Amino acid sequence: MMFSEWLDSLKDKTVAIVGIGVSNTPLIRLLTDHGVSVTACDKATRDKFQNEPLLRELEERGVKLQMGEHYLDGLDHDFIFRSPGIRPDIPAFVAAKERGSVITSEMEVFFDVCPCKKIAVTGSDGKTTTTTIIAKLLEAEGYTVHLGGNIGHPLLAEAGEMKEADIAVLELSSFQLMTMHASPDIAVITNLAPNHLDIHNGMEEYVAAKENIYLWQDGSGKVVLNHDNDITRSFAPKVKGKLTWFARKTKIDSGVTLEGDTIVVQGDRAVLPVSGILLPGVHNWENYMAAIAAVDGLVSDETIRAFAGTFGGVEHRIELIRELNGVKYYNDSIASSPSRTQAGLRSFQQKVILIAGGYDKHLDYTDLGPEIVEHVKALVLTGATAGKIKAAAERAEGYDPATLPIYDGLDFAGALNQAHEIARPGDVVILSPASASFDQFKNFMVRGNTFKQLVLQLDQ
Ligand code: UMA
Repeated sequence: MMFSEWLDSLKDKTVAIVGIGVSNTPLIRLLTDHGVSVTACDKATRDKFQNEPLLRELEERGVKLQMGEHYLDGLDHDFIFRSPGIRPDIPAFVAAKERGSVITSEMEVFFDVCPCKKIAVTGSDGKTTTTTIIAKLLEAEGYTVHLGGNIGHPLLAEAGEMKEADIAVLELSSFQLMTMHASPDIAVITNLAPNHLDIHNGMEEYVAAKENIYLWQDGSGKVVLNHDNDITRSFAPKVKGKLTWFARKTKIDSGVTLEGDTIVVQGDRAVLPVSGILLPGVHNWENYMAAIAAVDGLVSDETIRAFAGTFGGVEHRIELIRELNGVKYYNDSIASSPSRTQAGLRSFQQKVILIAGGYDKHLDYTDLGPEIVEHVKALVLTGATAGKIKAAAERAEGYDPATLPIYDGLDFAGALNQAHEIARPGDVVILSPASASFDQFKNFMVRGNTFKQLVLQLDQ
């Protein structure tokens, strides 16, 4: 369907938008600009919402606001747009569907109306960096690229300006993928490990959601999968289109592999020496391998080499904030799961002072313990998961309180002050929480920005 046809089809329809957040706000503006009748619902009360100017703007646009405890009451609209963080099977949606409403989402409609090629990336770790690398490589090659999705930029409201020759590059979360009935032209899964088990019913549901990124492809699609990861490797028999592997550890004959210190395509095309990658850590080699597999045939090897040598990374992902008295402070606030913190810790050649802890998503911290013992010289803990992380470190083989002091019971600022106090010239201090942020912050970006401000305020 064309974008304009979709908008026209809503003219006489009623629409409810559930969740007034990053994903849905541009959609509300788009629909009201086109005279569609919109009810916007949010569980936050007006006081708690913390963006009164936006609410006033929406009211001026004629939007009916339904907020607070009863925000889901009376949903019987023709179309109901679900925000990604809300489960699609909550009773209010199930009942509305039975009454004839169509439950959809910003991303589902974007897939229906986007006029150009779509490349989408999902996975447990590395999504945003891989998505960003793909988008920037394509831009460097001269394509007009639209970068969006879970990365923080919804694209539906912009689909009207997209041209057929453009490329949309999307990061997709399991929450977005859960209800998708379409797949992109090129699908990339970086890796899969337990995550978001507070929202998903279990690992099975989480994996099934992720698989929607390729299951709806036909023979013309392309899928990039990680051969080193047991879960993604098991998807191979279900792929209908062209499968391209990437593998840093396992040996395979085709796809994108690591031969010695060089990333190689199809066994013999040396594309990128890892020494030419500015980003630290072997996980970033993997991100490049996935991106190279995705853009193979679209971007030249020269462009890839030139880009990799200059790209310094994405905000909140092992982002260097400052060096003070010979101590480097890094913000890795994106690390909201243990596997992500493990990858962060492995990026450094030396032992680091780790600040961790946050909201409890019911993840298992056992595997993080040995990594902490191996890579951390002092552990500073804050937030609800502090006790679990401490227990995992203390249970790990080789744990010695004399070489790994643990500080806990601290608030967020107190944790940084503690790290600052014990750091000596040459040390690395990194916030890599292994936990979500929701106990203290709206999201990982607010947490990372707060950390950066605190670090910039440190004096000597
Ligand atoms: N809300 C309800 N009922 C609920 C839950 C939320 O009414 O049950 C309301 C909230 O009060 C809020 C609004 O919904 O006002 C939207 O909140 P939100 O933060 O859940 O969603 P958005 O602001 O629209 O942001 C979403 C993604 N958030 C989630 O999936 C939780 C953003 O990913 C994404 O960048 C954005 O859409 C654009 O697509 C964030 C994220 O943490 C960064 N993603 C997870 C991750 O990457 O691990 C999946």
